[in-house]
Parts: sequence; C-alpha cells; structure tokens
Amino acid sequence: MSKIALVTGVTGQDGSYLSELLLDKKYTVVGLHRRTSFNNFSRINHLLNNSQFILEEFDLTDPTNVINTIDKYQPDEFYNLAAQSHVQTSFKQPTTTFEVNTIGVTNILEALKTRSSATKFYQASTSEMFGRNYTIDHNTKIKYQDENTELLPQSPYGVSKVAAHRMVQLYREAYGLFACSGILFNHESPRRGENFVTRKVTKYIGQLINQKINDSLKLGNLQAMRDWGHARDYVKAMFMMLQADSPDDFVICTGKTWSVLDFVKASFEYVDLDYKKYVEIDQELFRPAEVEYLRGNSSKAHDVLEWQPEISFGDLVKDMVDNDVKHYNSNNYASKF
Ligand code: NAP
Ligand code: F7E
Repeated sequence: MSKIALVTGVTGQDGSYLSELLLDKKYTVVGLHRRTSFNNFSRINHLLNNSQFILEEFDLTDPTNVINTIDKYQPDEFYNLAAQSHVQTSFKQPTTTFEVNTIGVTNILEALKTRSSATKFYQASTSEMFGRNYTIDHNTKIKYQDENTELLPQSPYGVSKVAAHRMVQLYREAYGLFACSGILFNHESPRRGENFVTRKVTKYIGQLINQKINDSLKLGNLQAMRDWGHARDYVKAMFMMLQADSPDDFVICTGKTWSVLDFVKASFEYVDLDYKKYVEIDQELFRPAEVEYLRGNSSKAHDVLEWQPEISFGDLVKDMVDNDVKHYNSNNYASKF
C-alpha cells in the first residue's frame, strides 16, 4: 500500500513542488487547501488528474477541521507548508499571521499527539527567525546563521514562526513526536508568489519584454542581503528530513549571499537591459524593521541528510526570467540565450 502524505499550503509554491516529488515517489498525496471564492489551483492544475492526488478543503485555524482531517487519513507524513507567508503583510496583519502561523501549528501538533502519534511531521520554519542576528566565523570572519545561531526575529511573521518552531521542539521532546522543522532560507522559482521581490522583478521583465507595461518598477530596500536558492532543491530537503533516523531541525540554504540589487541587476542583464532605466525607489515599500543580512550554513543537512543544493543563483535567475518572458507571451523578443 502506498504511503499517505498530507500537504497543507498545497496551492502555494512549495506545496506544488513537494506534491510532485511525493507523487514521483508513489505516495498518495492529500493536498489541503482553504476554501476560496474562486479556485486558485494554477500551480497544481497539472496534478489534478493524477489518481494518487486528492484535494481536501482545510483550514488549519479550525481545530475540529484539523482533527477530522487527521482522523480521516491517519497519514504517514504531514507537511505543514500553509502560512501567512508575506513578511510585509505581517506588519499589517499581525493577529492573522499569528493565528495561522502559530495557533494553526499548535492545532496540528495537538491533533497528532492525541489522534495519530506515529505520523511524521514537517514544519516550515524560516531564516526570518534569525532576524538581525548572525554568528561570526572567527577564522574567516564570515557572518552566517546555522542551527545554533540565536533567534532575534524582526517582524510579526518572524515572531510567529519562532513560536511555532519552539512548539515543534516541545512536542518532539515532551511527547516523542517525530516532528522536524526545516529552517529554510529564501527559495524562489517561476511559481513564486508575485509580491515577493524576485518574482516582482522577473514578472516586470516578462511584461516589459512583451510590451505589456509602461510604468516603472517600484522597489524598496535594495541593500538587504538574501541567501537565495531554488524551491525544487529545497522541497527535497523537506522529504529527506522525514526519512532520517531521528527527528531534528535543519538549516537549508546555499551558503552564499546576494543583495536585492544583485538580483535586480542579474535579471535585467540577462535580457540585455539596464535596470537603472526602469527601477524607482518607493519609500512605502520599506519595512518598519528589516532583516538586513542572511547567509546560511547548511553543514548539518549536508552531513546528516546528505542534502545539498544543485541549482545556482544564475540558473535560478534564468529560470524565472525565461518563464516570465514566455508567460507574458513574447512574439518579437529575440533572446540571446
Ligand atoms: P506561499 O506560496 O505563500 O503558500 C502559502 C500557502 O499557505 C498557500 O497555499 C495558502 O493558501 C496557504 N494558507 C494560508 N493560510 C491558510 C489557512 N488558514 N489554511 C490553509 N492554508 C492556508 O508560500 P511558500 O513560499 O510556498 O512557502 C511555504 C511555507 O514555507 C510557508 O509556511 C512559508 O512561511 C515557509 N517558508 C517559505 C520560504 C520561501 O522562501 N519561500 C522560506 C522559509 C519558509 P492560498 O493559496 O489560498 O493563499
Ligand atoms: O523580500 C526587499 C525586502 O518579500 C526580500 C518569504 O518567503 O523569505 C521570504 O521573506 C527583500 C526584503 O522576501 C521590495 O525589504 C525591496 O529585504 O521577497 P521578500 P522575505 O521578506 O525575505 C523568507 C525566508 C520567508 O520565510 C518568507 O515567507 O527584498 N524588497 N523591494 C522588497 N520586497 C518585496 N516583497 N517587495 C518589494 O518591492
């Protein structure tokens, strides 16, 4: 009999890639999505005819719904990817952010503890939990974050994820649940939400190339540094954590860091355009508090899980720009690549 995996946030970027990976491994995947007034299955449309893929309506803020869903499927694995995942939005909606990202996780942990304690659980933790903290390697002077770096979140999103992260550790230690958190650094793809900075940039380029936009590209802080990887690489790490001998938390990253400006320049250069002609700084897009520097160290995941990223920053940029140029339907654009 095939293993059953429940995946919350299945309509999101990671949910769609993880579902593909699990289906390839012959799992039955139950994709959990919240009710919306119009279906938002664009990232999973290609999976809807797969007989091993089941869609189920779900809201993790409703404890009864969580218990009933776990009772119904008694899953082998439960991947919690659902979240209010936008940092800027979390400043405007701190309560909703906490409700979904923290209370929601507690609802799942409680339900697993009482109804399905053998289920292996994955929680989507984040590098935003480090906030403005880092560790310094005294030999190389390189600043980085790993599993031992103290957490100092800088947004309601970061705080909500720290609280959930601690809750997962507690349920692992107090009740013996096989519960893991992946501390994932920023990961992007052509399926990235359009209001995250990378996709905002590549969407703009796709529209520009196809003469579908006349406005400038408004951006906020271009100096912030991020450790950007590809979502396809990162969902593999989620799966590997739940196949390990024992549950633990792992940093997942590339170990390199780039500024937002680096991403902007690389994307525009790829299509032979000068970003300075198009980008405008908008103070409204700066955050009340910022995470200025992220650069992970995933040695533990490398040693214990034998995980490492395969897709480079340059290939990520190309993948995203190519897809948006194609998406916005170029007829007369001659790419040099
Ligand atoms: P995403 O594209 O924004 O997807 C978030 C998903 O959560 C969507 O499917 C959304 O549904 C769902 N959701 C939100 N509230 C819900 C609720 N109350 N009940 C059920 N579903 C709900 O995010 P992502 O980039 O795939 O990230 C996946 C997870 O990893 C998130 O928890 C995020 O915080 C975390 N994370 C992401 C990154 C990154 O760089 N991508 C890094 C570290 C951690 P709708 O489609 O209906 O909105
Ligand atoms: O911002 C700056 C912004 O929104 C990146 C989420 O997946 O990764 C993501 O959070 C940087 C920030 O991602 C704009 O100030 C400049 O410094 O793409 P972002 P994020 O905040 O790093 C973490 C790991 C998660 O867990 C989150 O769920 O870019 N920036 N100008 C901008 N950011 C946005 N969104 N829009 C701008 O116009």
